[in-house]
This record gives sequence, C-alpha cells and structure tokens, in this order.
Amino acid sequence: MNQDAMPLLGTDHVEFYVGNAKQSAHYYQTAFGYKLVAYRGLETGDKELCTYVLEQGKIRLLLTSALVPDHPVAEHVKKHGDGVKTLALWVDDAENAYKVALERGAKSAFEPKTLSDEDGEVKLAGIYTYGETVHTFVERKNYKGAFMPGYMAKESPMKIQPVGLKYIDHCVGNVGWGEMNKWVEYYQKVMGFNLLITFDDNDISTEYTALMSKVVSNGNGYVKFPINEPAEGRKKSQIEEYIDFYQGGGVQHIAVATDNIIETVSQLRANGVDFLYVPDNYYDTVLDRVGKIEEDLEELKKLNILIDRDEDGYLLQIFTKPVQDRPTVFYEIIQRCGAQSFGKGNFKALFEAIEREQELRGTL
Ligand code: TYF
Ligand code: FE
Repeated sequence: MNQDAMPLLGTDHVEFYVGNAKQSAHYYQTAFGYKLVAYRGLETGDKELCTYVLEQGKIRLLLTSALVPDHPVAEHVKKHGDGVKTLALWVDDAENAYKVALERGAKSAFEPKTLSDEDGEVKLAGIYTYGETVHTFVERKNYKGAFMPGYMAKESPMKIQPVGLKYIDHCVGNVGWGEMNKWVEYYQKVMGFNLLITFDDNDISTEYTALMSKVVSNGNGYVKFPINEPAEGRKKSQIEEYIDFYQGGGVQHIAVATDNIIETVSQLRANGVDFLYVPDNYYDTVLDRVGKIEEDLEELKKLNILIDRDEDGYLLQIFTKPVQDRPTVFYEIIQRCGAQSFGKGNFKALFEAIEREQELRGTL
C-alpha cells in the first residue's frame, strides 16, 4: 500500500492520562531523569485540564489530569487507570494525513485544528487506534514557543540527572482475543505500514503465558508498533491480565533506547525504578547463544540486563515492572548494537519473569 500520502517523520510525543499529573511528573523527573519543559493548567487559564510536558533526548512525554470530575480525561482514568491515551506522530501535513487516514477507513478522534499564538502555529488532527488509544498527527513547521500554543514554559524545580534515554524505539499494543490481525491490517491499510515480523505462540509460549505478536513499521522504520494478542495457554496469558486491568486494548510497553544501557540501568536502579528479575542461571549459558559482546557479562548479570543476537548484531534489553498499581503499562530499556529485532531469544526468560510477578499478584 502506498504510504507516501502519509509520511511520518517520527514520534512527536506520548501522552498519559493519569490521576495526579503533578505527582507523576515528579516520578518521571526523579526516577527517569526527564526534564520539565512546559505546562498548562489553572495558571494558563485552563479550568478543566492540566498537562506537564517532559523531555529527555528526543523523547517527549505528556502527563495530563482532569481538574473536574465530569471530564473525558477523568472518565478515562476511572476506567483504565493511568495509561497511554495518545501516540502522537510528527507529520508534514496533519490535515492531509487525517484526510487520507479517514478515506482509508480510520475512525476520527478529533477534526483538524490549528493552534496559534505569537510563537507560531501547530496543527493537530486525531484518529483512533486499538482500544481508546489515539494517534494524533502533529504538524509543527517552525513553532518557537514551549511545546504548543496554550502552554507556558516551566522548568523542573530540582536539578535533573538525565539517565541517557535517547528516543522511543517502539511502542507495543495489547489487543483482545483474535484482534491482532485486524489491527495489523489497520496499520497496513490506513497508515501504509509494512509487516516486519510475526511471532506465533510456538515461538513464545512458556508454561503458562501464551501470546502472538506481529510488528508493523512505517516506511522510514522510525515508527515501530508491535501488536500482541493473548493465546490459549495453561493459565492466564499476561496479555489477558493486561486487558482485564486496562478494561480493553491499549499500550503495553514503551521501549526507549540508550547507547549505554549499563550506565542508564545503574542510574534508574539507584533512583528506585523496579525491574523484572531474571535468575542468575540465565547468564550461565547466554554467551553460548549470543557469542561475543563488548560489555562485561558480570556487569550485565549484576544489573539483570538481557542479551540477544540476530544476523545484524546484538541487543541488550531490560524490562521494568508496571509503573502504576494496575499491572498494565511498563517500560523496556534497549541498547541496539546492530540488531534490529526485538529479543526473541529472551522471550522465554522474560515471560517466565512476568509469570512470577503474575503469581505474586494472584492473577495467573
Ligand atoms: O517488543 C517486544 O516484542 C519485546 C518482547 O508481552 C515482548 O520487547 C513481547 C511481548 C511482551 C513483552 C515483551
Ligand atoms: Fe519491546
């Protein structure tokens, strides 16, 4: 399918709807090393919503809360808990991207609109994807203000130590039983994405967890969206657990890239970020599987970082525990040393680690 009608330049931002944006913003600053750059809320004349805009490397995170009870943001948080509402995509022409998407069958989230102030203008339009998640198209030619019209510049109240997060590598969606192919086709048909990789339940079923996954990617490869669906296993799939707690499909994990995972994970751990635990015996045989790597294996073992290799090189990755009380969204930290894949060689160890957490939660 022709995707030239909708070229995506990259990810503009990820927006979470949360119960208490002020406190979430503190967590992302102190634990993950993001810098506060912009804000809207009562002080900017917003009576119903507030948003904190945080940045690190090329990553931009928005944390939004409702200030009043009968607001769609409050409804969203009531139903889903804290979670990702928007994966915003940076485009040259938001109105055209929206028009093309609708012609190809997308459902509108909001019509094209232009926001402007003395610093320039930003154009936005939105379409729905899985669950209640939205893709916003963001066109920002030469906007010079803080984030977007309507926001004021605001700095972190404390000194921020960035942890080396560089850019979003991929964003994974969980969808309901039997819905994966529908959403893969949506990305192919509506957005002109290509199917990169397929994992079936033979690749990735452990004793309990079973799931299927397909990865779609845009033309320049900057935007990668794996889509998971639950598969029948002996006990409850981690994808089903997510769907139960999130009350539907949504973003499962956001993988952020670093070029020094040892440094990044050391800092995150010191800041109190919780990671999944993989038993020490993983490291007894891992080099037989992945061959020679630059990093010191003992350091990777100490930090519980996983290793995988494909025909293009290797990768290092680690997964946080969920970052809110519901077992829904979590983060992956990834360092690519050539490899362009997703760590298939680690699926078994990873899913067993997730199952141990499910066991502790009593959701297996
Ligand atoms: O993005 C991926 O495909 C990897 C592996 O529930 C993965 O990070 C796949 C499914 C899942 C957790 C991680
Ligand atoms: Fe991932």
